[in-house]
Amino acid sequence: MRKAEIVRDTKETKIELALNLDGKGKYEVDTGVGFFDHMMTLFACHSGFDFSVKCAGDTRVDGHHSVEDIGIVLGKALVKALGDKVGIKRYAQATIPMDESLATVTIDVSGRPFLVFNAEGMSGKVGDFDIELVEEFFRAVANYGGITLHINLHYGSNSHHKIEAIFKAFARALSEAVKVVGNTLPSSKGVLE
Ligand SMILES: [Mn+2]
Repeated sequence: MRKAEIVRDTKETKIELALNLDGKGKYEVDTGVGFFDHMMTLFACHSGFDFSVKCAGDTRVDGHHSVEDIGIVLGKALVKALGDKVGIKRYAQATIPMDESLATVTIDVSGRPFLVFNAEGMSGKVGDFDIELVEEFFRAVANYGGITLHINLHYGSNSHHKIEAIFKAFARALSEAVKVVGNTLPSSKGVLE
């Protein structure tokens, strides 16, 4: 089974996260950050992974540490669950609308961390959630998960919708990219790291 359970405890956050790439879409989300619960729930639902995350963070400061650290732990869980990466599809892309917003997420499970975040107007707040944390989250996932991650928001006007389109596209692209479709490592170099 391609799964991982990670506990990470720092002075800023305590996180328990479980991920099963071959799961059946069971999820449980409690991040301590309201809007981010909504995004993690979308991620879980649209990825089809079994996914649970529980975070007790220093939200009296703001949501920054919780969101970034969940990205770190999700990245680490991804590496652990993927294991030797034999047979994975490796590349995938998803373009998802949310009403007036449209986002494309393109992924290479390359072993090489890289984030391209091309989205306009991603500052300010949705509820009490700082919108700039979206980029922080995905940078952490890319860096610790060893994935090349390109996020392109084509257009949109409602911040909630824009972010939602990005998270849904990420979920769909990631779930495709990690699918096992063969029995060899999809690299001419012979290694994905
Ligand atoms: Mn929504």
